[in-house]
Amino acid sequence: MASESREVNGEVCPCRKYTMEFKNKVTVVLGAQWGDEGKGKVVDLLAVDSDVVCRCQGGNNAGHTVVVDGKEFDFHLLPSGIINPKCKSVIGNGVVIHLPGLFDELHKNESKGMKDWMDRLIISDRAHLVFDIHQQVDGLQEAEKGKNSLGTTKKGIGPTYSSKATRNGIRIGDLVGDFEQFEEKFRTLVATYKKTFPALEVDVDGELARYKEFAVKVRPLVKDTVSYLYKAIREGKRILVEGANAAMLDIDFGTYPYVTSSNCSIGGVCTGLGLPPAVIGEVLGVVKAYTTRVGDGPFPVELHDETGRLLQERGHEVGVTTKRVRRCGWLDLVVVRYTAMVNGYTSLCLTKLDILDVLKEIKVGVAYKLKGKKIDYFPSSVAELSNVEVEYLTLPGWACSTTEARRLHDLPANARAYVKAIEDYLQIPVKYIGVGQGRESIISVD
Ligand code: 2SA
Ligand code: GDP
Ligand code: MG
Repeated sequence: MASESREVNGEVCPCRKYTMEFKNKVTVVLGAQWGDEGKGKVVDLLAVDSDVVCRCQGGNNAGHTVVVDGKEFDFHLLPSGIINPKCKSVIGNGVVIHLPGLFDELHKNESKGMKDWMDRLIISDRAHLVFDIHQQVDGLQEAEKGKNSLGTTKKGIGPTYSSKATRNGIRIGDLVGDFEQFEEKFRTLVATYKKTFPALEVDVDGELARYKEFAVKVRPLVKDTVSYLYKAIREGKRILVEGANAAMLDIDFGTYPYVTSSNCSIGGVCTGLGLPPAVIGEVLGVVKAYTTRVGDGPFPVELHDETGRLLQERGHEVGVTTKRVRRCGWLDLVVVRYTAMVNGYTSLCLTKLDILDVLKEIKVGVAYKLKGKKIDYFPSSVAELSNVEVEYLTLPGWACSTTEARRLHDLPANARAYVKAIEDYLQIPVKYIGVGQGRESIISVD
């Protein structure tokens, strides 16, 4: 019955043919914890074998660091593959774009040596615009919440996705289309916000004049990225998708309400780029060898002691976007097992193993208990998650440097045992191991 319904005039229908023929063509890199796992570095590495690198969700709340020949690049809205001159970079419909931020980022990276980006960057006409007013509202909403604030980046992410959901949002396509209609939409957006926040100060005419200039600058980069990607896949191009933020910050599966406002897990790849699920092949989960979180919200394995400070200092755990100090804790495999259920990782990249080099003992969270009883589900409520007791496995440290290791066997036995313990618990192979910041500091496990 199923195969019959897929036939048109006795032939397999073109859409079915497309997903059958181009099955598994897209590789996805996703954060498996609360973000900042080192996705940028992994994407930079994989971009060498890719033709197109895409962002599918989030905005310039994200901060991805890439270090090439000792030079540090940080990306917020741009896909981290943009420094690869052979790759096209796509910002998909699911991304929210603050144009002043985007052009600042382009010019900052251009001054560091990133060349010819205008020939490589493609922006979806369906992506929503983040205006300064959204950023102001983000700040006001956080202030209103007082001690219950979420610790957002104040980049206007929540308010922009709210505008999108309430169908008041303005898209890139509106900006590069009829400017009179864009103006009308913008005035309506401001008027609506002013009703809720009378104290907002917006120079509407000034903003409109600024956006008239942005329209000219951005127009050559704008495309229907759905057709672009469909064609690219049919031509056999290799597509890489870079997730921003991470599964525990996902609006549905994360620690709601202490989350961002997009789907940072696998579903966001389909909705944020217009890709059918069947074209997705490898899903690489990026796991930091310990855990960090920036912003508020429950964090069961958090360390408030010397070890926590050591991880923070050795790992330089400071927000790339806001410069906030990141909270640190042991690796929480309960979290990674949960995000693996949602994302279906086919393999893992374990990053920042080198940060653990000085520890005598290393703990790994392996189970949660509530009122003394082990639980077999991941709590959805903040109240429950804040009360879990974590059961740890204690492993011996290796107490020597791993930064020069380039093959699995260069690692000390205890470091290999740490990697093995992770694989055994999750039943997912570790394909890459990060042992330093630079592009070269990675072990590819054969
Ligand atoms: P938002 O601004 O509405 O997305 O904030 C909601 C929550 O999501 C968290 N969030 C992040 N967590 C980790 N890294 C992020 N990117 C930057 C980085 C963060 C920074 O790479 O370091 O610089 O502070 C990121 N973006 C959003 C945020 O902390 C809130 O908990
Ligand atoms: P992302 O948001 O997941 O792309 O990660 P960030 O760039 O926000 O944070 C990760 C930080 O760790 C960056 O400063 C990276 O340069 C750095 N990093 C990535 N992998 C490694 C690694 O294996 N070892 C060390 N020491 N640093 C790493
Ligand atoms: Mg980051």
